[in-house]
Formats: sequence, structure tokens, C-alpha cells
Amino acid sequence: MKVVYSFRHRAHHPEQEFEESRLHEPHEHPGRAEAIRASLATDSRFEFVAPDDHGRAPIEAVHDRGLIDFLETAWSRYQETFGPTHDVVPDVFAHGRLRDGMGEAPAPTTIGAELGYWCFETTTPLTHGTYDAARSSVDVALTAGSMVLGGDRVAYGLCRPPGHHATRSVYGGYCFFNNAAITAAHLSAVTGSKVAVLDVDYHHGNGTQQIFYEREDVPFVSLHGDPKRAYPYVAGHVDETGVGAGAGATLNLPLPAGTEDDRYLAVLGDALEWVTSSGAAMVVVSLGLDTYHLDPISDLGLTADGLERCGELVASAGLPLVILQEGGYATDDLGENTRRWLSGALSGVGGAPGS
Ligand code: OKP
Ligand code: ZN
Repeated sequence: MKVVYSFRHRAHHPEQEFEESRLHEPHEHPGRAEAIRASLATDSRFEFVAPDDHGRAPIEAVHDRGLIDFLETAWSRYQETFGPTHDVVPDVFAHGRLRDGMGEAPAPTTIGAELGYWCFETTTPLTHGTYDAARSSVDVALTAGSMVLGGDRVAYGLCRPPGHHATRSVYGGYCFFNNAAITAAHLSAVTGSKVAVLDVDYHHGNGTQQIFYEREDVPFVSLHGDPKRAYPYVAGHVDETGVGAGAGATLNLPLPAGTEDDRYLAVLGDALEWVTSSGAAMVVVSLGLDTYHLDPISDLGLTADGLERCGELVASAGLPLVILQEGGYATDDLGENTRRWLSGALSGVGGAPGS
């Protein structure tokens, strides 16, 4: 299996995360991707490949140009006004209900105001190299997509930063550009076929859901901690099923705390049946390993064996897979857990009809 990786992820390295009313070291840090890289490098079934530059066009097909332009220059512009700081975090958010009954405000034009217009929460600092890292993460994802377009049955993009919380026009949740959405939209456009997104990160992929909510060409299904208790809270409920042309093309499968391997695999089986019946020709997997029982910010109960079984089950559905890294914060076990999930996928590919 090809593994697309770029060292450029390291340019995104926040110093602090303001979360649960405390300032602490970031859960999302460069060591995560390095742990995965080191673990896959010990296993000769994985072949490392550098990403190709895919340019801005595939990003512009999914994200507001204003968001892309903002991310490109925000850190430097903030330094000119408020610096020097290592991280850049908003302090005032353009919360929709502030203007109830008053219509939309004009778009802000000064950096302090713009930050809270494009970002939705406090745990996603911008640093000097964030834009470069976020662009490289998109290239990693699109390059993995190209491998599958070129005939590989499965490819893995070691994306960092992750992407699935980024909507069309706001960033947050450790995510800047939505790698999975950009890749699925690109593959759908290039092939003219439906491309499903299967999101198995612990957290609901609210960004991916938002981007495709009105579209039928990218069916979206997610297994996640119930948003009643779990981040990002604002989306991922069962009654969210899509609108307009996208009606019925979104499926949410929220899970109770403590869900263990067998129960999780049963729900994953339902998700795969739905993907198959959607008519998708390919699947982009948003792979989070934060469903693991020792994850420090999540509350599901999957074991390493369970994660391997998940990979096998997903691959045995028989569709080509573009597997993209999202979350996973138990850094000591993250490399091995990723290797186990991908090993399962390799077994599932081997056992699938026609592979
Ligand atoms: C990113 B991914 C809850 C704060 C949550 C952000 C979590 C982002 C997860 N108290 N902070 O989906 O793994
Ligand atoms: Zn997550």
C-alpha cells in the first residue's frame, strides 16, 4: 500500500490549546504524524511516496476563496497588529445569533475581526507555518486519490493537520482545509461517479457533512460520539439526512460512550451497506484512531484488534479506498493502531471479490 507523506506538516506546531477552560499543550502536534510514519516504516508492505503539488483549484472547488486567502496571510497580518505571538487565536467570534433580526453584517476587513469570522472555536491556533502545512496536507490527500485513480485498490494519505471539521467557509477543530471533502469532490468531478465519504473518526465530520449536505454525488456517512455529549456538538444527529438534491445522502450513526469492538463493527457494517446501496464507485475514508479506548479526548472503547477488524471490514466491501488521516491522540499507540487498521484493510482487499 502506498503511503503519501510530507515532512511539511511539521510547520504547523501550536504551543497551546485553550480547551475546557484551561490552557494546555496541544493534543494535535507534529509527533502524531511522526509516530504514524515511524510505525509504517517498520512494515515492508507500506511504500512511502511524496505528494505532488495539485495547486489551489481543487481547494477552491470546495472552500470559500475568502477563507483560503485569509489563511494564507492571517498569521503575518496578525503579527503586524498584535505581535509578536507564536500562536494566533480569535477572541471574538461572529456568532450568527448576535445579529438575529438584523441581517448580515458587512464582511470584516481588519485582522482582529476577520479571525472570529473565519474560525469557530479556540483549540485551533494559526502558527507561522500553518498555511504551508495545511496546503501540504491537501496535496497528500489528493495524491493518495491519484494513486487510486491510477488503479491502486487502496492508498493512504498521512494528512496532518486533519480536515473534517473545516466547513466551506470556517475552520476549527484542529482543521483548516477539508482534505477528505476536497479529495472526494475532485474524484467525483474527474470520474463522473459518486464518491462516498465514510467518516470513522470519533468526532463528527461536521465540515464534510456541511460541504455535501445539498449534493447527491458525495454520500456522507459518519460513526461518532453522540453530539449531545461530544465535540463538535452542532451536528451529527440522526435526523440530519441532507436537503434538496442531497436529501437522503447523509447518514449519521451517533454512538454511546463506552461502545466496544463488536457493537462498533455491527454499526460499521450498516454504514458499509448504506455506502454500497448509494451507488458510490469509490470511498474516501476519514480515518480517526480516536475511537481507541485509551484516547485522551474521546470515550469509545475500541481495542487495537478491533481497529484492525474495522480496516478489514471496510476493505471487504469491495470498493476502491482513499484512506485519509484525521484524528487520534493516544500518541504512544497511534502509530501501531494506524498500522493495524491499514493491515486490516490490506487483508480485506486480498479477500474481496475481483481484487
Ligand atoms: C479533531 B478530530 C472539547 C474540545 C475539543 C477539539 C477536538 C478536535 C478533534 N472539549 N477540541 O476530529 O480528531
Ligand atoms: Zn477526532
